Amino acid sequence: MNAQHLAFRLIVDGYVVVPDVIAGADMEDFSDAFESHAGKIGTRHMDFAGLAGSPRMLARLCPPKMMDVVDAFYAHYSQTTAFACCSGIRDIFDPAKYDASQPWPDYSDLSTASVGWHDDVQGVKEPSFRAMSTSLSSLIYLDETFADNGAYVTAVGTHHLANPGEGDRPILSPSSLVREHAELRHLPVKPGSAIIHRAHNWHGVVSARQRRRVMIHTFIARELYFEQPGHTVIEEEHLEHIPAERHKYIVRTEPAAH
Ligand SMILES: O=C(O)CCC(=O)C(=O)O
Repeated sequence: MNAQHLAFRLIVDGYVVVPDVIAGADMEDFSDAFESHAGKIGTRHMDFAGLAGSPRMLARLCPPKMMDVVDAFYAHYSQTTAFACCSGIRDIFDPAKYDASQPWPDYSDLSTASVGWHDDVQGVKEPSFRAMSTSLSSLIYLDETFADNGAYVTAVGTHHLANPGEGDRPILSPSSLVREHAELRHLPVKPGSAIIHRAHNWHGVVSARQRRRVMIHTFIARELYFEQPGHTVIEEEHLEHIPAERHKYIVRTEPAAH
């Protein structure tokens, strides 16, 4: 794996797949940590507080093979990597809602398929264009996904469409423009892979009819960290479980006094 090459693809295409960021026995342990914690707390949809209740899952934040690509991406912009948010870990498959007797939707034409196309910045309160333009999301998959079952879908290069508006608010392109003109791709992955995408790159997800677990965390330029409110706070008690060499990604939550 050449981190510089993958970072280049992320810069230009708006997304990249990094295989085996968690692999082998480490992956088995991660999967086991999810299952035992989900059983303990009674949910397969964990926000950060839920995830942080499991030291074994906290230890998987910022895996080095993924961070090599993220660091190369920020270096291109003369910025440094900071951890921004973790929305937790979840299994999107809900057996209670899955009716095997119903025909499965056709996902062959992504311009019309129901995959929930969005730009992540739509979900950010008070977004700053400057900060969001190099913000990244990472999705680490614990299960294999397929073009007709649980895969992430991407609209290649659509991060280029966002523009700065008044007061540094991003202006987003209409979804119709993306569906009509972008190259829309399925991104099925193997367990242990990460999809990294730029916050503004449009994406969606094919419904799942099997277990489909993913952990999501996001990054921002350290230089712009305090221009964007709403980050996940990492407490001392969490840091204990995150390997020491990854602490460089965690920013103090109060800006330094001047
Ligand atoms: O679950 C996925 O694969 C995609 C999730 C997603 O689109 C998002 O968190 O913005």
